Amino acid sequence: MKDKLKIGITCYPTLGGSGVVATELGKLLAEKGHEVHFITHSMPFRLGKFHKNIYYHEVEVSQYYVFRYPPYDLSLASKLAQVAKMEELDLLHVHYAIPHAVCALLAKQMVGSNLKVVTTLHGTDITVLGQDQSISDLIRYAINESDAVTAVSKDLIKETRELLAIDRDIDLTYNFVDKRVYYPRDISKLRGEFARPDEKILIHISNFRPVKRVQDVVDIFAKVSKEVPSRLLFVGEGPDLSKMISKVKELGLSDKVTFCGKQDDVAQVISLADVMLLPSEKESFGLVALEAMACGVPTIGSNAGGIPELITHGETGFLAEVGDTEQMASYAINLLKNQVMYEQMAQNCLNRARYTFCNDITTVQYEEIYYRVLGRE
Ligand code: GMT
Repeated sequence: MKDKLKIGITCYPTLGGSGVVATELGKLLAEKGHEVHFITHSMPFRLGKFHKNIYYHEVEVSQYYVFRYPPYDLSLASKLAQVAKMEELDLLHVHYAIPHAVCALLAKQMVGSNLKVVTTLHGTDITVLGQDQSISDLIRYAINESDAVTAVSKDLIKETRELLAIDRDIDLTYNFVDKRVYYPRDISKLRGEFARPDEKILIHISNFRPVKRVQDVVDIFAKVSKEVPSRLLFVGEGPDLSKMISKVKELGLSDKVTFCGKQDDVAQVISLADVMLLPSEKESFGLVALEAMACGVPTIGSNAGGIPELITHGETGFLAEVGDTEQMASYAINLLKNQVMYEQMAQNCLNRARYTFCNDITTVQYEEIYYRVLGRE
């Protein structure tokens, strides 16, 4: 049996799929007996209750008056080095290249080369920031100097190579869901509060950033609701939320659309729905579509980024070109009107989530990467 490891994890703890994946991974590694140290500016929101083998170290930023911009990155690097030394960490696993990988590399220089750095790329760290000339050299440096680099889809690996001229090895580590949390929940009592028995429920969950094309969700729903009695649930909040509230009003759809805000029990909310809508402009993976898949809910979305690696068109959902709301609505209408097709697709979703994107597979994959960089294969 291999030694248990001491692992430091840094991520954006309060938002986004990257923080969710990092936190869930940490919890699973701790369950397997590894010692996991989260080193972040706030408690990761998915950490939940007290867990054995999990420790939390808060990064405090100096507010000294000469700093025009409080130097979070330096405080993080310093904390990473401090915790690595104090706890004798084997490695730092950082999620998101900027600034986390750079800070981890600085910490490694302070501690010594025995401390390994594993960097996981999640998407916008490459697809958005990688295009910014002012920072792209730094991202390239962080990727090239990490002891291992992983990315959450083949598409993201390709983008990383193309945008940043990277030719080093990058491991593919698809995102995952914990099958003990994401499964079709019993919503028989709750559903009646959102829809009549004859109505279908469509759902969209995101941070309402422009890249999510939330306006397309409203357009798709406007078309679907003309053909199928239905309701739309919006979960989450972000910059485009208020525009969407106005758009829903303008289209006279307010009585059919519920804005639920942020929700913690995502599996429960998703289980209420019949279809997930994800028409993003860009999506390195689309964790929310996987969460839906694991609850037996097919996704209708865009053929963008890593989404087609997750959603098999015609089997676990339907994909159309970005912005083609006509086609997406037509897929939704057909699916919602055809019970036999729907049940088959829901079953395909459960199988695919369970056998291809399940926590057991991914945790082992990451462990193998850790042992490899430590030379303990
Ligand atoms: O999608 C977001 O806005 C949040 C972002 C993040 O950094 O958390 O999500 C990215 O990472 C997720 C987890 O790996 C992926 O599921 C999302 O597809 C990816 N977002 C984009 O590529 C836009």
